Amino acid sequence: MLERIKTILGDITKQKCDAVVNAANNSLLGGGGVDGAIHRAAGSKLLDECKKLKGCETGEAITTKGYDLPAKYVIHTVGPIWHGGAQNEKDSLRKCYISVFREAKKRNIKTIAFPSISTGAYRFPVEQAVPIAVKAVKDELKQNKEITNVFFVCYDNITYNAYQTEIKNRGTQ
Ligand code: AR6
Repeated sequence: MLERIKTILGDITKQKCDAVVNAANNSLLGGGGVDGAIHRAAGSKLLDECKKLKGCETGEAITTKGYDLPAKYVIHTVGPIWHGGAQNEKDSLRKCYISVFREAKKRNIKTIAFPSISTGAYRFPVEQAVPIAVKAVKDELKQNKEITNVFFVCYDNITYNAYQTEIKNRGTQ
């Protein structure tokens, strides 16, 4: 299933896929980083829809429309804040990926673009987050034959190289 996983260096808001994943916070009312970029590109109707939701727990996911984005949907998930690794951060991060796939199944989503959840403002170390992300996606793809492509969209070279290396170490892309 690794041939269904691709790594892209770029801006997730430009991705033409069924769903882009937002690394949001518990309020779902926007923020900085990829969250801010998604809200800016989707337009104010995204915030209007998010205001009607009652936030989102860490590790959970919730879907909205994509509005002005090329993607049809935004799947918002809330990654864990890194506190040193002893506060269930790894399980919470894994749960984000599982929750996103659960949302995708409900809506017949076939292509999904993920940012590097939690490795920005939430300070989860990239070298620890990447193996969790790749393994979780791989496990989900085994069970979800309907998903045709998963893209890891990385915004910087360090993150991009970490995903590339991890995927290469697990076989050809
Ligand atoms: N496309 C793809 N990746 C991006 C983009 C983009 N346009 N912009 C940033 N990244 P972060 P977190 C990368 O901080 O760590 C927000 O304020 C970024 O370089 O966006 O989960 C929320 O509201 C990094 O590699 O998310 C929360 O409060 C990755 O996306 C909090 O930040 C994740 O960085 C969530 O923190």
